[in-house]
Amino acid sequence: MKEPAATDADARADAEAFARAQAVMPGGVSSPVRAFGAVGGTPRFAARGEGTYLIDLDGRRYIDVVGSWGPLILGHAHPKVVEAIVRAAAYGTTFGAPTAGETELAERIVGCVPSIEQVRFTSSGTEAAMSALRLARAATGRSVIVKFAGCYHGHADPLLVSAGSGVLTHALPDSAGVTEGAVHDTRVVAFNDPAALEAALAPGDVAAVILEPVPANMGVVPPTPGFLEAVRASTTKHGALLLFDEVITGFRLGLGGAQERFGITPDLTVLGKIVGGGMPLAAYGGSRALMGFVAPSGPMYQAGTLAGNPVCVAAGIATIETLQREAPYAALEQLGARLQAGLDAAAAQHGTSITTQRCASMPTPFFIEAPVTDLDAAKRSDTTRFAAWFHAMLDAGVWWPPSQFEAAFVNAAMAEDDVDRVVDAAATAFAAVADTP
Ligand code: KE4
Repeated sequence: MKEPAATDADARADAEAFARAQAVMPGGVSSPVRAFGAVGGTPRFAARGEGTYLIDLDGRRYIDVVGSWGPLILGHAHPKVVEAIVRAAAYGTTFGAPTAGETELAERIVGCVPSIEQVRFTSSGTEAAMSALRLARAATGRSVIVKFAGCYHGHADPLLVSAGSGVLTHALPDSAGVTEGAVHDTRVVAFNDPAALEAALAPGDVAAVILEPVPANMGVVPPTPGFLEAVRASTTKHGALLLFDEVITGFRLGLGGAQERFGITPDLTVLGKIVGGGMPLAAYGGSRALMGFVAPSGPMYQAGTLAGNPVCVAAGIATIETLQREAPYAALEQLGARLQAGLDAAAAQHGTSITTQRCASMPTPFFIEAPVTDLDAAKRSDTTRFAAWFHAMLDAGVWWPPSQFEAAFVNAAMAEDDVDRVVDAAATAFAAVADTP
């Protein structure tokens, strides 16, 4: 079944909706990447999701490989998740009091994630990452944090930085409104560069190193063999805590996330997206000793009106329970590999150079020939050709992430023929952009 080709001219409902939204919201969106700034054109407005499909305001159906940027490993509106949300909401949407559901979700997380003995819930990954860094500073008495260029950990000031110059690569603010003071204690090094990390840690003043163990926010850039082991060894050697930001990889690469897949135990872990089943819930966790610093047990303050919200918790429990029961990871791995091979073959067939990099069910086709091992390499991709390809994919009925520097996501509602239809659309799109200058 071929989806109807949709062109911008047909996107009247989207255009009208976007104009109306821009009148009352900056950029017409609640989060920048949704505005299609990286690819141009009028953003499509989502009206409904069904399994692996997204339906826009004009009723056009797309195979969705954005998956809300990661949470929807089960696909849209999974019956178990919707039923859990409805049931929880009928009992009340928030109490500002402890609930048994939070304990159950925490117990499931503790049971799945090797490094976590205790966990604290927040309402977003940004909050969880920000709080985990504050915890690292509280626990070590040190101020400096180290991050990797191209890794994204939400929009807390100390993390909205770009690499500076000089030996210790002091960070530079990467957003208006982020002050020099806010980033003074942040150092930035290149991903997959153990020597650069060692140099940043050498002064012995680092509280924590934070990283996406498999970066997906510069596109998918897997760690080179031995890199995560080197990061673990260097942080241990220099008394810095190792913080895995598994907002994307948590429950995505397996129930134990990247730390289980790669056999590396971080000191702290940040979770989000899947753990909330598509509702606003995230978490950070670690050993009982470290989490004992978190108020009210200890002196490090963090709070939230809707933290551990019962409706979000119900969605998270339903999602994790379904993942535990259905164990879709082997199938997701196979579908991810099928998509990666299909994209590379389609591109080669139509004379476009791409390198599709992947970890499990999250691929990124970089529009460049060489392997991409860090942000500088990723930035050499042909983003103009990617943008043209993105729109050709939309017209062919596939909603791909609207940025070269994001991961796509295969979900458990997809079957092989869905992946094959994505590959067919990709072939059409590669043919359409073959002559893009
Ligand atoms: P949130 O605050 O958006 O819940 O989480 C921030 C965050 C933290 N860590 C990682 C590894 C993340 O990927 C994210 C958020 N990811 C982005 C894009 N990949 C979400 C999309 C958006 O910003 O609209």
